[in-house]
Amino acid sequence: MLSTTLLEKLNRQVTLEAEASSNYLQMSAWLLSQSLDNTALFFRHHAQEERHHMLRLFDYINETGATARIAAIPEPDTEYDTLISLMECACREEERLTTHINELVNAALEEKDFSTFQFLQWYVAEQHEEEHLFSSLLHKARIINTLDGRALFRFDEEVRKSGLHTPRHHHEHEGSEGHDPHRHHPCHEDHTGHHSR
Ligand code: OFO
Repeated sequence: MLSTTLLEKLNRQVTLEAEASSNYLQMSAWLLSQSLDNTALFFRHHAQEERHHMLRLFDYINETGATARIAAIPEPDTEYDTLISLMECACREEERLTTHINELVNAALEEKDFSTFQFLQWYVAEQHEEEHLFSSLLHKARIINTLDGRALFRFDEEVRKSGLHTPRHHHEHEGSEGHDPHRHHPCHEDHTGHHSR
């Protein structure tokens, strides 16, 4: 059974995830208006992910016998000066979610509510991934925003095209498989349907 404090904090997290979902969906509209269709799609998908985060919490609360509640969420911003300012907002959003998840984890631990503590571990791992994802996108956007940065990106793209970004042993491994004379060679196939001995 959830304590009143934990229930309140979990419900607050439900609302925060709903808010993040609505913010990202709104960001996708601004991105579309700038013809950044792929980034818009990324944010649209991410809005769905936040909704999924919200529903996981929602279900968990109800499963404990308490009642999940979604509070009112603020209207999302509709205007951004640049792609970078939008990405900065998204990073702040993720940092905010992480802060609240950490608070929740701490509260669950203090109350010795190990079931909730365990449930929240998924969010801890998720936030680690998402902060990394958003901050690396912001970093890339900042690099591309400069002339030197664009040149560096072109170089990086050349490395990708040349295949040098995959480990050498991977090629060797693939190569040795590809050149195995006894593997999938048409001459070794028995067309009568019988295996040769
Ligand atoms: Fe993007 O994160 Fe939810 O929790």
